Amino acid sequence: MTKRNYRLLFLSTPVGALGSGIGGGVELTLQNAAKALMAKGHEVEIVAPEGSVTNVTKLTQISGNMQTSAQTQVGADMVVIPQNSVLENMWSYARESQNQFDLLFNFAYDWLPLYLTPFFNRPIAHWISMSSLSPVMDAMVSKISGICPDAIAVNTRACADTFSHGDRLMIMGKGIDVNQYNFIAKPKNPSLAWVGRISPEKGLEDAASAAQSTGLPLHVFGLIQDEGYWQKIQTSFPKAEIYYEGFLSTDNLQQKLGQCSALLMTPRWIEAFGNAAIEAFACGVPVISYSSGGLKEIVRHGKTGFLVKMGSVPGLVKAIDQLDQIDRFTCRQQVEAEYSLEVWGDRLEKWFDKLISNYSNARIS
Ligand code: HBI
Repeated sequence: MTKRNYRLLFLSTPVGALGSGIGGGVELTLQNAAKALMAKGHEVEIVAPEGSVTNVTKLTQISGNMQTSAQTQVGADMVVIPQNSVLENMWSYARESQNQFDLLFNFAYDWLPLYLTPFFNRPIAHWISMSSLSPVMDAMVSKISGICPDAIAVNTRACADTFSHGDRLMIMGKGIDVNQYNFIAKPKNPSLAWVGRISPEKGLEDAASAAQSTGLPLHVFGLIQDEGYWQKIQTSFPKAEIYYEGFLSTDNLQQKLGQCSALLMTPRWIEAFGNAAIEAFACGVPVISYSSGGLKEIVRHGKTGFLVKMGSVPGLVKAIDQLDQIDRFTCRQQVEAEYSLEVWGDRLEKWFDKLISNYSNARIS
């Protein structure tokens, strides 16, 4: 059957402009999904809040007030939506323009896009980029995964299992553009890296503590989302040699990350996936991570890094001492085999084929 090229509308996170770093990993996920599908001949338009930037494809910017971040709504049983909400305005644009597209792909971790799914006359695919955080979101994920089968995807089985009906969710993994990352066989000097939004749920203090214990410098990459938390870390670990590198572009991040001996991933929550892990592997950098969430499915203990008991800083220190056991090229090979854009693009395309054909069959019947 001749494969049709799809016209796809991607809707970004409403918590911040694309390129600001406020959206964390989902900004990279969205742009890599666009690259993966465009490489297969599909067309993508991205809708995102005003002030967004991307060099991947056509971008439509929408004004309005940013959405409250879901991390501040943990345990909530109601949804907070501001007046003149950018989320509302993005979905008004989606409703008005839906007939120009074959499928809409939502990257917001929000109640509204999920609820709107059955109201549209085009299939909507949802990328749920975090584990379950609130009953109100969990209930809507359950509801829509029941009404619209296969419409909702997560990165890993561990993330799916945090939702009440995790068995209904599609496990789609992740992909990065491996060509953007240079493999470094041997760094010039020993050092540690930490990548992520600097916010309490990410557990940066444990990486700082491990750096202080080992005397290795720690390079921190990511947006300082919680200034008070960042200051507290500096005062709590005065002997740790910490370098704040900022929220960098992929090219600048990979240049510095590749020179590190290991990436420490210290999530305090069920990490949905951890883009940084596969970015590190692509540079040849092993990952030392708490055995949490999606990272258990990505890090091969003793092969591409080490999995450490949740919250155990001594465990991190012990793993750092064993780093010479790891062959850095194995890390690169794992990404090329399992996390390339081609592999991920095939999986996304098959998912969309199914959603589009199910949708059109349902409409005819
Ligand atoms: N919160 N309400 C809301 N909506 C999002 O799309 C969202 C969020 N918090 C964090 C976030 N997205 C991203 O940083 C993660 O999905 C990676």
